[in-house]
Formats: sequence, structure tokens, C-alpha cells
Amino acid sequence: MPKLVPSRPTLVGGFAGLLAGTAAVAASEAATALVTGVTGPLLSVGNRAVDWAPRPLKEFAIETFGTADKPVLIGGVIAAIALLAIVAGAVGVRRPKLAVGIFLGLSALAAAAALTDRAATAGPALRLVPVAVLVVVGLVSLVALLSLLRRSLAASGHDADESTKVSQQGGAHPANAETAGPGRRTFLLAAAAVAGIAAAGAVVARSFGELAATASRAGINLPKPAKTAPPVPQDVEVGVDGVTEYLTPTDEFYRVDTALQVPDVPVEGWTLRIHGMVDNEIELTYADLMERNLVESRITLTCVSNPVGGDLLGNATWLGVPMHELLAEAGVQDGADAVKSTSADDFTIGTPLSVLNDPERGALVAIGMNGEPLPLDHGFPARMVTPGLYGYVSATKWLVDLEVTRFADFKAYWTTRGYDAEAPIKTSSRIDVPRSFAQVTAGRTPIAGVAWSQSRGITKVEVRIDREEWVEADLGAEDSIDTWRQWVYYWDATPGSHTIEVRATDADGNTQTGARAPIAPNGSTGWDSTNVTVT
Ligand SMILES: Nc1nc2c(c(=O)[nH]1)N[C@H]1C(S)=C(S)[C@@H](COP(=O)(O)O)O[C@H]1N2
Ligand SMILES: [Mo]
Repeated sequence: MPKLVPSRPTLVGGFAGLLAGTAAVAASEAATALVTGVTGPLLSVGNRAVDWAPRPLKEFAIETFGTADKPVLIGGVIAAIALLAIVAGAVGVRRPKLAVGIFLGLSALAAAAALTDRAATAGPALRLVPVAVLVVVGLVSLVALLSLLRRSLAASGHDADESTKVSQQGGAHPANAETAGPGRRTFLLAAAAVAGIAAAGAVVARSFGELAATASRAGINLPKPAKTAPPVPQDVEVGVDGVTEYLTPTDEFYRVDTALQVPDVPVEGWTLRIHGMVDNEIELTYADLMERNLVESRITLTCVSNPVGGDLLGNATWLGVPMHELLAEAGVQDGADAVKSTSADDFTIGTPLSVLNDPERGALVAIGMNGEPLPLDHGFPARMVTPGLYGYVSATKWLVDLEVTRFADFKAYWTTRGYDAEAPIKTSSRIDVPRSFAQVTAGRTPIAGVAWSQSRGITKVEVRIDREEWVEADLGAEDSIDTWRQWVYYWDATPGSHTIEVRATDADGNTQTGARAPIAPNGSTGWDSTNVTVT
């Protein structure tokens, strides 16, 4: 039988570590899929990383990767764990206790993350089930593979504990050692068994990973609204190829939140509690909301992290219960000036009470988006939608709690991280066509895009070429002051390279400032611009 005396014990050790780590994580993710209300090690460690990450890093991630920030972060967590598993295996050939130490350290981290995970709903004992599986599968695999390696090294005359004596030439081992020690076959069989556990774990995780909320959502038939949104005016679109669609398809709607995996919130058992400085505490079920006065309205949502020219905004038709009606029913007491809303994953938002209480403003507790129950990504079963305020101060997804209170008495998630407690959306505009560095042929060329100033409305959009005079663009029809407006300017393009800029004016007469401001602490400012070459 061929002996397992690896020519590079460290390399084989690293491979064994990676294999054991993969099996441990896969088995643990499988356990996660089988137990409801728990978060697996990859996601819970990722969630903690999101919360602990310094603000500039989070801003960088949102600005750079946008909605793809989550896969990027999970990829980072996987890479870091894989690296540590390889290191543990590599050092474990000589120092198995250190390998076990590294592994237990990682397990302790996973346990802490699982216990503190905001998205998990199960109790502490259940939350530790995936971690227990991680520890058992990981330890058994790691120790088994390493001891096979070490025994064969020892048997071949290499002293596994003294690296200096290990030959780097696998073929040249002493003949007298060939009688003892497990062979290459035994190690490969063990490795194959560990790989089998990893594969089985992945299959189970995939097939049983569906969230309870997915099934819950599939069973919902939204009632007809008591008040439907008026039809979209004929000419909201300016008819130029490449301009952002007036109504954003749900699957193209931007997503921004701190949850790596959507909180699993089936309507069964879900309630919305309204309390704090109110005369009557209310607790509403999903059925209660469905039976209420449901209104439909189109509102353009915007993220404070949207950089100048960015696409972290979208326009949808929302179906929901007017927030002011719920607050009136609870009976708001004197002295309150804020509503602190909390999500199922313990994310918090503070919103001015005056805005939510204003029937004209039209804030909703929404349960529908574009004719369907809210998608999981966008807050199923219920979320806030508030015209005119950036999402981080107005649009709580997976909403479970509304507390009438005072701004002086609490700090919301992003407020503790240096963002302003109040943040109205700034009047802004974006050039969609021509794209930057586009090749344009001389002659009549549409310059077009969108402009928004939710709760005030856009009254004017101007364009300027090569920093000359501002000229007025044509506006698409206004649907409502709470939605964006398309605009177009037909330019007689002349050969050469040109800079195009845009600015918008709202119904209050505010014209967008050209002064550049970063997204923190209350939203970017500056004119979007694009450079084109005309031939
Ligand atoms: N629970 C929860 N709700 C949240 C957030 C979050 O991180 N967690 N992010 C807010 C932010 S910053 C924005 S811009 C909007 C985005 O809503 P969308 O993902 O449906 O576009 O949700 C808001 N609601
Ligand atoms: Mo946001």
C-alpha cells in the first residue's frame, strides 16, 4: 500500500484544515435550514461585521457595491474563515493543539454572533444548535485528518513535532519505517468522507433553506384598496431611450438595509404594536391591517447614501394604511415629537411625529408594493413609507413596533453612527442619457434623466453645456409631488468633447446647489454631470 508521507506536509495539512472547515460550516448551515428562527454562522458573523464595521467602510460598501454589498460581504466572511481553516490545518501538522485552539476560537466567535443576532427569533438554546453542529463536525474532521497525517509522518521517520527533521522530499524516506502508519489510501478515504459531509450539508442547506415568510407570503391575497391611486398621467415619460422607467419594476428596485439575510417574518404570529406617549396602546395583526382603510399611492423612495448621479432610489405603487389614522386611533399625547419605529431585526428609525401625523403628507404602513404583498427584501409583512424623507429616517422594513416618543429620549440606528436625526430628501436630478463617455453623433441629441423633490415637487430642470448658460429642459407630466419626474433637453450637439450638467428647482423655489457635499450626515449635494465626445 502506498504510504502517505506527503512531500509537503504543511500543504496537505492546510488542505485538511480547509476540508474540515468546509464540512463544519456546511453541516452547520444544514442545521440552520432545519431549525426555524436561527441564523447560521456565516450570516450571523456577517451581521456582526456589518454592525461593527466603521462608518466610512459601510458608506464605501453601499456607495461602491450598492445592492451587491451583501454578496461582497458574505464573500469576505467566507474568504476569512477559509484562510483561518487553512492556517489551522497547516500549523496543525506539527502543533495539533494550536489547530484545535484556532478552531475553538472561531467557534466561540460563531456562538457569540449566533446569540446576539438581531435577525434570529428563536431562543438561546436553539440558536446554539448550528454552532454545536459546527463544533462537533469540525473538531472530529480536523482531529481525524490531522492525526492520520501525523501518524504517517511519524511512522515514516519524520518527527511530526520537530519541523527541522521533516524531509521535503517525499520519495526519500527510510525503508525501516515502511511497516507502520496509515497509508495514503486511509487518508484519502477520510478526506473523501469529510468532503461527503460538506456536500451533504450543502444539499440539505439548499433544499430546506426556504424561509417561513416565503410560504406565508404566497398564501396572501391582498384586498382591493378603498382608495386606488389615480391613473398614471399620459406623458410622465418623455419617450427617450435609456431614461429610467417612471415606475420601477419590483425586481429592479434598489435595496438598502443592514440585514445580510432578510428577517424571516411570517404573518402568522406577526403584530404591530403602537405604544409610548399614547392614550390607547394598540396591537394589530396582519388581518387587522388588511381589513382597514387601505389606500394606494405612488411614492419615490430615496436612500441618503445615494451619491450624486447614483441610483439608490425607485418609484413604486404602495398599498397601505394611512399612518395618521393609526396614530389618531392610539391617541397621541402632548409633548411627543417623534415616532421610534423598530423592525423584526431590531433596526431602529426615528421620524418626526408632525410628518407622520399629517394626512396631506400621506405616510403609510404599507403591506403591498406594485400590486403584490411586499417582497421579503422590501419589508414583508409591513413597512413604513413616508414621502419626502430619506429611507433611514422614514421607511422601516419588517416593521413590528411604533413608539410615540421624543427625539431627546432615544437615538436610532444611523443617528448613533453620526447621521442627522432628521433628514428631508434634497431636491436632486440625474442625467441618464447620454451616459458618461458616450460617443454622440453631431446634431439633435436628447439629454434626459429624472429629478426628484418628494413632498414638494419639481417645477424646473435646467441643463448647461460646457459651463455656459443654463437652459430649461422639458418636464414629463407631474404624477404627484411625491414622485420623480422625467426631463429632456434636445441639444444641437457640435463636434468636440463636452461637459453636460443638470440642476433642478422645487415648488418651494429651492434650486439645487452645485456645492458638493458627501452623503453623511444628511445626504449628498452637487450637480450631476457627464462628459461626451461628439463626432
Ligand atoms: N429594518 C430595516 N429597515 C430599513 C433599513 C434597514 O437597514 N433595516 N434601511 C432603511 C434605508 S437606509 C432605506 S434607504 C430603505 C430602503 O428600502 P428598500 O430596500 O425597500 O429600497 O429602507 C429603510 N428601512
Ligand atoms: Mo438609506
